[in-house]
Amino acid sequence: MIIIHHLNDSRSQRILWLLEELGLEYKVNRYERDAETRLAPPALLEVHPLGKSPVLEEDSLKIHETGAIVEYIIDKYDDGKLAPKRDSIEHIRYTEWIHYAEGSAMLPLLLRLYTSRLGDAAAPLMPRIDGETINHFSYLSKSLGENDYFLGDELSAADIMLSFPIEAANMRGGLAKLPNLAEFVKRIQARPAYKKALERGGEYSFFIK
Ligand SMILES: N[C@@H](CCC(=O)N[C@@H](CS)C(=O)NCC(=O)O)C(=O)O
Repeated sequence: MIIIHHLNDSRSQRILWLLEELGLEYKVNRYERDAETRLAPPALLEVHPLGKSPVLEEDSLKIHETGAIVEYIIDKYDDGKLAPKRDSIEHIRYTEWIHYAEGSAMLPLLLRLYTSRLGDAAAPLMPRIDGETINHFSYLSKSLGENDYFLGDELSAADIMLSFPIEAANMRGGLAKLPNLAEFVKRIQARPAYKKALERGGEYSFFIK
């Protein structure tokens, strides 16, 4: 049985969504963020030394890092529904997106989050952070173009990986100038599997009610 160690309101929501898209059975062990610090509770440190979510557990195996968990699930359980064939050019594009989500797109968002606590002291950093935010999200918008999903007409696990940075950027109207990305958020959030995953995961403030 797959167990997902899931923190509310977090990146690990993607793993629940992926499992729902594949129709797999799984158990969710829920952890709640500290109301004041928003950090994970110490109980997650008993699951993995980083104390972060998601962590997938199956038999004696534990995996952390969302992209690695997605690759594990796809390799083991997907029969071609959510990933292109290996050794194809589409698979290379797919792999780029899988890594890009956490490796590149999240960085300007995290920098903004952390520097926002510095008040005026953050001012010298803001042009660079703004520039990188525009750089990455314009790239995402251009890449999606008129397509429904990043690889074309059909959902892939790359969309599931990209959902978190795009949903996070969409908060408080952040994607007003990139309407195709805002539409992407509506499109994924309307999927039945996405909604089922929300029921399993609990509070997720990136969902547009
Ligand atoms: N790149 C990692 C990031 C993991 C991560 O930072 N998870 C956040 C959830 S959004 C977390 O557990 N934060 C709680 C904390 O740092 O205390 C991944 O995608 O798995």
